Amino acid sequence: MTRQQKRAITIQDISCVGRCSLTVALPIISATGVETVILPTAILSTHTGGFTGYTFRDLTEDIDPICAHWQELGIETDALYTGYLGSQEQQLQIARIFDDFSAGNPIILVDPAMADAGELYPAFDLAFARGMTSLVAKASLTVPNITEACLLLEKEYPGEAYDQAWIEETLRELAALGPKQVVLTGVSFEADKLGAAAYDASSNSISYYFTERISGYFHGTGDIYSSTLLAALLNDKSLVEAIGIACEFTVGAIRRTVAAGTEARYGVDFENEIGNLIRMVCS
Ligand code: PXL
Repeated sequence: MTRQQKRAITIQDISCVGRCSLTVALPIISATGVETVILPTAILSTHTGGFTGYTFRDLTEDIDPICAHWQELGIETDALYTGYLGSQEQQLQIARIFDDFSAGNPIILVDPAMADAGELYPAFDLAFARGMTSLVAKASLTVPNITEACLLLEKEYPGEAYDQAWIEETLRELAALGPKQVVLTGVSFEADKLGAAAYDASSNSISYYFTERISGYFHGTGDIYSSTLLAALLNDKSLVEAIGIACEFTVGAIRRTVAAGTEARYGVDFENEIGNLIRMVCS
């Protein structure tokens, strides 16, 4: 059966409150005209950053039967996209899913969502980070922040003490793990600017995109960034265009949140930026 519409399969948790993982990936990718198939890995009452007492229902046992059913149906996809995962067992399961759904050479985006600001998220340890390196090896595109890049490469976290040469060496080291395309987020060479750096190994080219830096820590913005990046790529934007669109959409949502004075752990107001997303991606 031929498909006119692009399709993405995204594999992440549902954090019911807090606007991250599937509750941002599904609306963002869908809004750009891409059918978005979800595979929830766990259900939490909130995400794990800044909340205590959250519930966690592990859905590991459901993943293989769901995928087996999809294989019976002959489901094919233009992209496989993973974010926050619950366990090392899930990392191994997902590596198999990549193999099972690789017909047609889909984009395989692994966002190694596991750490920020020099720290692993509370649920993870170094063994989980090693597992993430193996999963990234199977990706065509990975989108770590600087903390995650250092964990993937087992290199020392530099804090803010890095320069352009360090960023470009890190991009190339990440590509050497497997993915031909690498986007590093949270890159800054000037105090008032923040953005992303991209490396495309097939053309050996590096590009940057910066926007204003809005000070503060905003939860879920890494997930918003990766989801927007994928949405743009599936709408035939180049990697260089897509990193800029994802920066503009993410900073637009942060700007609205700061203006509203909302508590950062509840995530950012990306909903009211969706019109801009559609203008940037679907034109
Ligand atoms: O990628 C962010 C994220 C997603 N899901 C859960 C999280 C976090 C970050 O803390 O806790 C459950």
